[in-house]
Amino acid sequence: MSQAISALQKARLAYSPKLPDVFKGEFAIEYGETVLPVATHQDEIKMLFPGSYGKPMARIVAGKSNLPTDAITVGVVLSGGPAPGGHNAIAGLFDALKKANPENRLVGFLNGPKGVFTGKYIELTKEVVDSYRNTGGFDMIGSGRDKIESPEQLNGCEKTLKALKAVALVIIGGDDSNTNASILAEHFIARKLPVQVIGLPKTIDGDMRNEFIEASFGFDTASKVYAELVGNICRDSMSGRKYYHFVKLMGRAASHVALEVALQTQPNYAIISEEVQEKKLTLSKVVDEISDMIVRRAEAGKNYGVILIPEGIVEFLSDFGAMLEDIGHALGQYESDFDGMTDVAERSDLLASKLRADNAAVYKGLPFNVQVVLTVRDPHGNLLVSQIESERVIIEAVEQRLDKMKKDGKYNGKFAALAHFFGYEGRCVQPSNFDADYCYALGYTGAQLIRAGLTGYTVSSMNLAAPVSQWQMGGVPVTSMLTLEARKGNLKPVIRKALVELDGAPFEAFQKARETWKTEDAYLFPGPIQYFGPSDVCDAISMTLALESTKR
Ligand code: FBP
Repeated sequence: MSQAISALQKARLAYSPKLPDVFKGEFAIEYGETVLPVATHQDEIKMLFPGSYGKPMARIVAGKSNLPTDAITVGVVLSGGPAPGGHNAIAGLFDALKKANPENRLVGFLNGPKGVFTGKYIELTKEVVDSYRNTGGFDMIGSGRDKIESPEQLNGCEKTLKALKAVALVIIGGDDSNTNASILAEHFIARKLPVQVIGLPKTIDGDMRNEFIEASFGFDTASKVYAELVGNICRDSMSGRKYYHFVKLMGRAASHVALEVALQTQPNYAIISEEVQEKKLTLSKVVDEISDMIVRRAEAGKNYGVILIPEGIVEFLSDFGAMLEDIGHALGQYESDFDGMTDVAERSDLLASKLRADNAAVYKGLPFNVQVVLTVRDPHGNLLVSQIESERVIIEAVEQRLDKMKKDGKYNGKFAALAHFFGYEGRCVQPSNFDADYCYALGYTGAQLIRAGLTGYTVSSMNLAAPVSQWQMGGVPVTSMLTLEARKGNLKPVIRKALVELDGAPFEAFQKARETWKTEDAYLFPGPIQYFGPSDVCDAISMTLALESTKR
């Protein structure tokens, strides 16, 4: 960390994250019910993970401690995209380990999973950890998107952890990284090695959650940052009265971020990918709806507005779904042909030649830069959705539609559109009080799962809408969250992504209000995250979490 720090950084270094009351006195681990994966894939998951399948839930409860205090060495790695609060997760882990036994050691693997299998790490001392408390970013040790899957990678991890005499590795990541955790845990069980693997739920996308993990960390802060920016854009829009702002919001597949920001700011229109999928909407249908709204607003003298677009929209449009599936298969089947091919035009032509004729036609009809992005996948087989300029594709389609309507005498307004993408702006922000507390509690709990000897678990968290003192922390077996999904055309075990539920409280609240937002300017202006001040301002939880808790 550089020497010069801002006044806010200085003040935040002094913030003490709140911990659930259960950690204030003596506590123990209690085991509960066994949770199994979705019925459709139980046999396959059991076969792939014989050693870690069918384990019970673990809960932290007040009572006489049943946790050992022997000195141990633990490794930690940050995996995937950054999310606000990662440094606090490490601080919570560090403090809990040191509290259990001051001789305990924590090492941080550098630049993601590859740091584990290539043995690159630093010692996380008090001095290092103290200088990152309550800061944003993942720069304390860096992050990366490598998989831990191949025999070489698994053996590399084994070699490194053995050399360090580490009893456990904590993987801080999203669905793919927690899947890595279960693969590695199973590897150590099969090899009868005493190395445990514990995962922590991180991702701004908000899609790594279920009844046992009520939130992934980073979602709260990132959504608040985007909501501030969208609120500012709404105000600019109704001040200048001349632009339509099309704002794409990060969140790879699920629309949780777009929905949360819509609830916080009440824009004129927000696309929710899961609804698009449910209604089997095509791009043209989505454009119909947006154009109709623009026409109605023009009739009321309003040639401005704000429209939110979730990052993952292309994968949910019915006219793109079949093509993307075909692309996934082609990239998997002809992987060696694409490897090393750097000329983007050649890549795009090769891909088109491997697709079914109808899909190739849709593909070649896309802007060239979108075609290029579609020829690449991340190491986990995910589409690089953040690089697809869907906001520009939609603007162009709306423009064409409005031109036609104008010619047909059905529209008489002015349409000037601006495109925005808010994503990277929100991932390394200093965590909100919620994320600062939550991450610290996650790390603190992770240390207890290690002390209990558990492996193949992700830290669980319940009752998060209540004050921190009442949060219920524990562990959920990763295998219970696994399903099988096609990645590059092959079925792979992955943690089931939590998509927006159309019968869930957040979507219902949005659905109830959205008609009014189309024509009236019902914008809300959440403003910047506040760290100090009245609790209802600076400790506010996300609307998603608040609304969901009303349905539990
Ligand atoms: P994680 O799932 O690793 O948390 O990353 C989420 C995310 O921020 C997505 O919202 C986005 O699509 C992607 O990362 C961008 O990835 P990259 O940082 O590799 O550009």
